[in-house]
Amino acid sequence: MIVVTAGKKYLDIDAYASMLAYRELLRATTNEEVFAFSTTKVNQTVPPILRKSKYQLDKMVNTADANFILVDVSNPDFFDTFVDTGRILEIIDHHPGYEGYWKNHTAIKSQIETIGAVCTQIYERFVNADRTDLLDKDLRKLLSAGILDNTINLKSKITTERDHRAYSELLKIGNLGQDWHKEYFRACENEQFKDLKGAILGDMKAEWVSPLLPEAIGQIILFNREDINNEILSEVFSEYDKWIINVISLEDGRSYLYCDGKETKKGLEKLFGIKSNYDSLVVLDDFILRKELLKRAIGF
Ligand SMILES: [Mn+2]
Repeated sequence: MIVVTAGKKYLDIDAYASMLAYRELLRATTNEEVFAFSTTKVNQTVPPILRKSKYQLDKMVNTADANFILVDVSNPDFFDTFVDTGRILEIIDHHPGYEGYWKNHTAIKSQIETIGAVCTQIYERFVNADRTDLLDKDLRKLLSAGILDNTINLKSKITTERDHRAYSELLKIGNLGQDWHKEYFRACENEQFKDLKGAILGDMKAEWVSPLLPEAIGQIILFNREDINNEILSEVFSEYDKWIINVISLEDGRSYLYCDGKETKKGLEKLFGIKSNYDSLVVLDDFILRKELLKRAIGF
């Protein structure tokens, strides 16, 4: 018996889609019983249109005799709770740090690479096995959404040629239409707006790193920022004196750095060497990820 699983903190669409698709490939190409399940919850990157797909996670079964395949995770501290590291068959991941560690475990196959999404690696498994016929519309939607999310609409710096190729091939064979990315990101956005405060505060960094930045820094990725304004944000950050939020707009590929007021804005202007005409907003030409923003401030 094989169990395909991922990390224990949460499942994003990259992990979720990879688990389901790889289970399908293994069911079709091996004689093993194959399950895909997790003890944790899927997050808001898996909107209802994908949660209701014909492919669902399995109910947990007794794993006493199971061998494990891990996707989208390679740090053993984050493996799902039931994983016995003595019975791992394979690890497929794109997070850096544990490549060498797993290379030393020669009995375990590992494919840990710098690539935008694990869904790209999984898609390539179907190609290499000559089984793209298994990729029906639901699987193509799942895998392509994983690529869109993890590469930020194929615009982030970690996006590789392989991600682009996988995405465009999935779109082509899937007959998904040129607007599939909009449909997917809008669906995620709707989920976030159901509880905007919860979505932002659930993904907050509150840590002093630089005199140029306040401690509280939020981040939200939206299709565009038409429903965001300072009034809404002041309410979200009502418990914080000083704050910044990095609103990444996918439509125009820019970061909108909203903040509590002029003083915080000054720090941002200094950090990016620009002047803003707004009282509490700095607009960048490009988008930046929060981790890059922090790095920039620390190195300033
Ligand atoms: Mn991932």
